[in-house]
Amino acid sequence: MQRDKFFKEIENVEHPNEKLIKTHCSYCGMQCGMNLRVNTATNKIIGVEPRYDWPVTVGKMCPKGVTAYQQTNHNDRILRPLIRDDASLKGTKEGFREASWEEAYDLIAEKFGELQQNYGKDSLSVFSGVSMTNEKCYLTGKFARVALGTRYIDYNGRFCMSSAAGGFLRSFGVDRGSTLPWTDIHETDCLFIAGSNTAECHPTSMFRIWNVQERGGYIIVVDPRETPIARRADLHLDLKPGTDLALANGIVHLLIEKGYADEEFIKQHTNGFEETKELVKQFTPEYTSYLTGVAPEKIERAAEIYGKAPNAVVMFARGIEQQHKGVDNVSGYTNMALVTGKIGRPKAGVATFTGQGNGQGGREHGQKSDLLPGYRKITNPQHVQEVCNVWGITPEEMPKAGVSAYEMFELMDQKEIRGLYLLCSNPAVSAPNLNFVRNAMKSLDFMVCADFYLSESAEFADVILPSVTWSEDEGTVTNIEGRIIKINKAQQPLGESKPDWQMQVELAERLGKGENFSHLKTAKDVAEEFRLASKGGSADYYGATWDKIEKQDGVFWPCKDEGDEGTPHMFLDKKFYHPDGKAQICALPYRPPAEEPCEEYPLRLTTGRVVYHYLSGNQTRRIQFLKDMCPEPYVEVHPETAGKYNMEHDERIRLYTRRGEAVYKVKVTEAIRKDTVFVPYHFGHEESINLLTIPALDPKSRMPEFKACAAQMEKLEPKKVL
Ligand SMILES: Nc1nc2c(c(=O)[nH]1)N[C@H]1C(S)=C(S)[C@@H](COP(=O)(O)OP(=O)(O)OC[C@H]3O[C@@H](n4cnc5c(=O)[nH]c(N)nc54)[C@H](O)[C@@H]3O)O[C@H]1N2
Ligand SMILES: Nc1nc2c(c(=O)[nH]1)N[C@H]1C(S)=C(S)[C@@H](COP(=O)(O)OP(=O)(O)OC[C@H]3O[C@@H](n4cnc5c(=O)[nH]c(N)nc54)[C@H](O)[C@@H]3O)O[C@H]1N2
Ligand code: SF4
Ligand SMILES: [Mo]
Repeated sequence: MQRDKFFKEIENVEHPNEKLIKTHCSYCGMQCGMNLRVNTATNKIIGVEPRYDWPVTVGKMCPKGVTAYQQTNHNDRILRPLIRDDASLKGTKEGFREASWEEAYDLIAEKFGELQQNYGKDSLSVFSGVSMTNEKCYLTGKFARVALGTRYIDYNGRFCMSSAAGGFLRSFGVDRGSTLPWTDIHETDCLFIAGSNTAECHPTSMFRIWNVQERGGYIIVVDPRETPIARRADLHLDLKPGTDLALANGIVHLLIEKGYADEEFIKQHTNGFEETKELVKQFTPEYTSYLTGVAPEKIERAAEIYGKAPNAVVMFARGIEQQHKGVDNVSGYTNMALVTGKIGRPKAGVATFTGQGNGQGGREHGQKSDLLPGYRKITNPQHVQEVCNVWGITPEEMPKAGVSAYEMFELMDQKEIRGLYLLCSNPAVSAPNLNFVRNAMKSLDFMVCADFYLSESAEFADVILPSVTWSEDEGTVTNIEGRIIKINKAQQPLGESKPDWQMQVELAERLGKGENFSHLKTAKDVAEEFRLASKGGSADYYGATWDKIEKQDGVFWPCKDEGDEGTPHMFLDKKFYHPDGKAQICALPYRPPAEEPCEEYPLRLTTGRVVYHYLSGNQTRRIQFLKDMCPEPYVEVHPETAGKYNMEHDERIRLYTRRGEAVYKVKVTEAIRKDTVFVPYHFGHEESINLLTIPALDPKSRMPEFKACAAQMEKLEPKKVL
């Protein structure tokens, strides 16, 4: 192909005075391969080139990826520690002064010490994120439990992957986001994609997804909006937000009724079929249609296509997971694969679109309130002992399980938690029910925030520690497929900024825990300890050495030892991870969203993303190109609904729920249900849609229901009568 030749020729061209550093994008779980261009005279990053030799993304990148390099030497970087010297300005950008690291550490050690002396060990908390390497995520868990000795640690994956994790654990007994490598996906015969705006959120998957159609296969999309992928799909099931479980049950019922069930597979390799068969019986196409708003013929056609396809992959993302029944939705759609036996072989299986760059690895190694490295449980004495052996503490010294991310804010509000070490997350934008969450942060006695830009959350901090961007440190991350890959360092930390692991080691020393941390002098030292800590866990990374990662283009976990090449395909031997080796088909009664529309709040509000911004937007709202492309949020409204409310395109209106309100421009579009409105969530302060969202939590994953609540809107001013 001419085009391929062109890419090959520009690949790896080293210009004079430049070197290329092989690495991956800083943002989403696709972890596209890129080369950072570094000027050898200044040793500064000056640009980027896609990596054509990376097997997952083969030279593809999206608008965020091609501008990601602009973060590193950006004018907004925080270059020295900042200490708040005007408490009255808490909650704003103002009132900070620059300080030395010594002064910042001393202040933190003093204040954290005081709080723990007065209110106990658990008065402190750590809130973290998974845009960090495995090594940093691992050390953050150790820092909380060993250096601070608190039970209260949790992270932004609670708002992201926790329902997928819960669903996979229940269905398969193990939580790897994809049961198969991405390099298989385009070769399947049917992709069933629920609640994923793939073209905007995992854009570099699209060449594989379109290829399924080009090869004569089918794409079925489940989304209340006509996203770019829904537009070209063979079938678009445009359901009401929050009704996925009914749809999943309805499809599973048809798969059984129409004879697509694989009885041999069910008998040999699963439990729970009979109960499930019984439960889904009531979900006839008509009843399912009544609950979901999807036409019965479409539901039947979806079951027929999926049922007939020799190979099929069920894929989903936050659209189904960010619900107060997210875990049930995941198991509900996973039932499709288990009932038909379309799993445990190449080109067939189940995958969630992992969100953050290290959304997979970051949830496995101890940032979650109940987990320790290697996916060990903090409630299992044997697991605790294994980790204690690596950390050099006794089981008595290991704190107990804490609470989930949103619940930590509730404890702050109740003054049970009084101190916070926040890193790699911006909950003042991304948590639900922000009026409450922002007040909870404001009520803290002492708050530290580590970030490289002054985020909306940092505005509540007493001390800000300048961290580095992804390009100024090295380590591993685990991509969307469960493939452990290597991030390489392209430039020295800007100003006085430091990698998070280094700050935690130095702080631990100040807190009197040097003996557990001082041996960690480089990222590689942390990596070696981390591999050891994961050894023997269900997410075993021990065999994934940096050398092997380099040689093999990444290593799929589990990878138990030096000789193990890793596990690209899960369950090829049809052995699932439950003790009896069988997968669980789940009988899941339907329940509606926590808040259904009513007379006062007749609309369904759902939230999500656009291609140009990333998460809370703290990184992408500073990149000029991305800002130009999407400068502000808006509310998507169907033309008929806009007409009913007498609203015009681009008009500013007030959108409100029981929890809060915000003013948005109306974007009139036919690509949304008439009963639903959508707002992207990447914006701060009074533009945050999370002022309106509901903190209804899934009982298992504690995931908030970002994707469905009841809302109303009104015009700001009545139209002038001329
Ligand atoms: N451009 C961009 N890409 C990203 C990110 C980003 O911020 N920006 N973030 C990354 C991260 S961390 C994540 S978690 C992923 C998220 O990736 P996605 O989950 O794909 O993104 P969302 O926009 O949150 O939601 C996906 C779709 O769910 C639909 N939806 C809403 N309610 C429902 C429902 O009740 N049922 C169903 N079936 N669908 C529903 C929405 O209309 C939307 O199109 O993206 C990653 N990639
Ligand atoms: N309404 C609504 N709300 C949502 C969602 C939704 O769909 N709808 N999605 C949810 C999802 S899926 C997610 S993942 C969350 C994400 O929400 P957040 O956790 O707030 O995500 P980010 O914007 O990535 O925040 C990361 C912050 O850490 C900084 N940072 C990046 N890398 C590093 C690092 O290595 N070290 C340090 N110290 N700092 C770093 C960045 O500058 C940024 O300020 O939002 C959730 N909130
Ligand atoms: S698809 Fe994701 S990883 Fe790839 S360039 Fe875009 S943001 Fe980066
Ligand atoms: Mo996410």
